Amino acid sequence: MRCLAICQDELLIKVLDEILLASFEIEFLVDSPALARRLGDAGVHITAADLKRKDTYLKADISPSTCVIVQDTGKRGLKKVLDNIRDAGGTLIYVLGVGISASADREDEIKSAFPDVSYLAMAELFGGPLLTEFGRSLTRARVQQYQRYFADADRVLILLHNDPDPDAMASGLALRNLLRRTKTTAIIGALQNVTRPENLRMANLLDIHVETIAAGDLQTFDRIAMVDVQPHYFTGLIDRVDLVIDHHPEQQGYSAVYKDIRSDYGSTCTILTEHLRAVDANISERTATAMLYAIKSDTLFFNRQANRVDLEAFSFLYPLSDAALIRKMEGAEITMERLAFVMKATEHGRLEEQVFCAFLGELPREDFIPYVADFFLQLEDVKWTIIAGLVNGSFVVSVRNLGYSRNAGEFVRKVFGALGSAGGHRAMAKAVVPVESYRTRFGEPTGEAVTAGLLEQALQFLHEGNAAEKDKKGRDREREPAIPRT
Ligand SMILES: [Mn+2]
Repeated sequence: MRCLAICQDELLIKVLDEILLASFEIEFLVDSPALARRLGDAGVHITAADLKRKDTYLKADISPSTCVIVQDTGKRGLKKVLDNIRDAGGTLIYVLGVGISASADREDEIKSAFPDVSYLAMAELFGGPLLTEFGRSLTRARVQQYQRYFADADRVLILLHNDPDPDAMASGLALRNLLRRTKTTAIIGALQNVTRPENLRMANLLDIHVETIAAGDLQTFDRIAMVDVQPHYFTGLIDRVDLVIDHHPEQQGYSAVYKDIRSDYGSTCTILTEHLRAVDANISERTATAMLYAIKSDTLFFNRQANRVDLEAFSFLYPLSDAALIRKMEGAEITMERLAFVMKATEHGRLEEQVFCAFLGELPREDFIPYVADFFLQLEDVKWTIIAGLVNGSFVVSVRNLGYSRNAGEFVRKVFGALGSAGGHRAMAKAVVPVESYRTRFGEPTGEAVTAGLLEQALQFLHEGNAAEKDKKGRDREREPAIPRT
């Protein structure tokens, strides 16, 4: 493709020549014969001509497929130049703003006269990469600090939250890499080990060994780092750590020598990808695969709380990872025993006003409950799912919704807050209540009565929300469904 650039600055010409030469036949038009001679001698395709004259552009042999770049220094002559280029047959015209402080205003001005012209501000073109690069050097300083601090330690523990998930395990691998340690010199551990089948499968496929740590052993380590969790999670067990890297909201009440907490990130692995990039660390295929899977799973494949940084980390890790292995890990979500509970929910559950409720009875493991809740949320006519079951003497409820109606966390707090632990976000929440407390408040947790009770509470909660909204907006929404369809 041919590219014609009308520029006046020697530096700009050199930069464009260097950037575009690889993919374009690039030629320059300038008004200074001296400049043309000097750069022409250096091998640049360059011609000097009177840039105000129409025949300059006719001679330049511009076709509709020639890419024409015009430097804008904010002077008035630009419009005349653009007119001449169009008259000479130019259609792909780019104006490059150089040294223009109010570039947005200038863009509006040019675009109102020439709607087909694209305006590019030099500062914007270079700004992104430059700021990323400088941001990276801040991260690099931070990483080098904690690397030094951990360097002389004998025994290091990288502690994960209970029942570690992909983000926790992959973050453990990533941090061990950053600390330049092996599985004998930095132990990845948790107080309660992995139980969910797909997480076990990930650990097996990627050969990730999470050690079960007894609370009493914590003081035998010289340094403790935490990833994907903060000390408050372990309620009083640890109030001082050496390093915390996490994407959950920052908590008070503990001290950390170093910490990097970014609650606007979709996963801890996104933060650690930036750490690894900042120090140019070698990332093994195994670590990249684990991290990529973690980002996918923590953001529900970018359906939840994902932002630009998560996408950037994803595209950085993608070529380093083993895509076939990730497909294998994902397949592990569906198991025969899980399907059995999906069938049970199909048989005993109730769907009303787009709310699906089911009580699964006694369960061998807790993960069946969120699995069934996620499963039914995929159904066409379902906007909320509320799934409950009995696990080890507790009544456990998972709530899911599509995120744009009332808050799921608020619902579990309202119904179960006084009886046990209950909380969560807008789109997903959980409550765990001792069976005794449940019985005292709601009666025996058996059969259809539990499902009916949950459904009634949910519909009441959603109707309250609608009533409040109706009052607020002061208009009649009587005939609208309980849950907005938007
Ligand atoms: Mn996470």
